[in-house]
Amino acid sequence: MTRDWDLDSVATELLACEDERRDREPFTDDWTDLDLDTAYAIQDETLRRRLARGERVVGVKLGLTSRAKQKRMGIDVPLVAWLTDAMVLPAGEPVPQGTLIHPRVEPEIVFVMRDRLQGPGVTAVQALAAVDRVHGGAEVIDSRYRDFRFRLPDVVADNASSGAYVTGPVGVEPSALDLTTEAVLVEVDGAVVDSATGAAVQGNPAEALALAVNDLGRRGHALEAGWVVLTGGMTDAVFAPPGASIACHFTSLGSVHISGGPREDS
Ligand code: OOG
Ligand code: MG
Repeated sequence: MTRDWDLDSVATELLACEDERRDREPFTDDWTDLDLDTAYAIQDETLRRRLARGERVVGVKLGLTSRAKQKRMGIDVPLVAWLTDAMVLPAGEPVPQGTLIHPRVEPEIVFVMRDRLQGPGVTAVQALAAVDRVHGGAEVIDSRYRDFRFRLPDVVADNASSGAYVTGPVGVEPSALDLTTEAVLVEVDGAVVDSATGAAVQGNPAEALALAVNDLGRRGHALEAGWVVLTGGMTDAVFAPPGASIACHFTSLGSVHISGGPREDS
């Protein structure tokens, strides 16, 4: 088998797909032995290019940390990816349809870090002790792969389908709530379509946080003070087309509303 791709050309193609709002088939269809280390190196290369064009790292996101997400995507291994300031969606703003390919929305527990943390070897208890605030949030994911069809190395290289994310307005100290029983209802056009509690995320979102710190540690990075950590979709993601009205109602972390923006025909 000849393979036409390497680290550099995959990074170029992924960023081009993003810029041109174009989806494609997964690289592992051709590059069948693309391994995880190379996939993370591609992810880091795309980050390097985002920074070179003026973006700033604001934190990290975890992906595939709940059974609901793992089952839907057919991959049962969590992953970590980068968040930059270009991905911040202010609360109340619609889904940025003009820059995304096929956005989907998912509810997430979001941590804002008070202290710098360096893994590996960090426990969930230690990780939670470094958290400043817990927020409810919503991620707008947008895979560069057609129909969200990918294998683990593809989605790692694609920065875990990063698109945009909203941090809800309510932020509390971690000691103010039980993360495992914090629940969310996902509403689309006024109908509840899904629900979960924090326990869906690795048993406790603090476990996902520890996983992120330890994974970054192995990759030679720390989790920096002030960074945001998206701990992963608690439920399956919902489509977010123009005209849709999506809400994630958390029990003690308030609600996050995202509109799909105006319908194209209106
Ligand atoms: C991969 C990204 C997963 C999450 O929260 O699980 C993710 C995908 O579903 O396309 O962001
Ligand atoms: Mg997510």
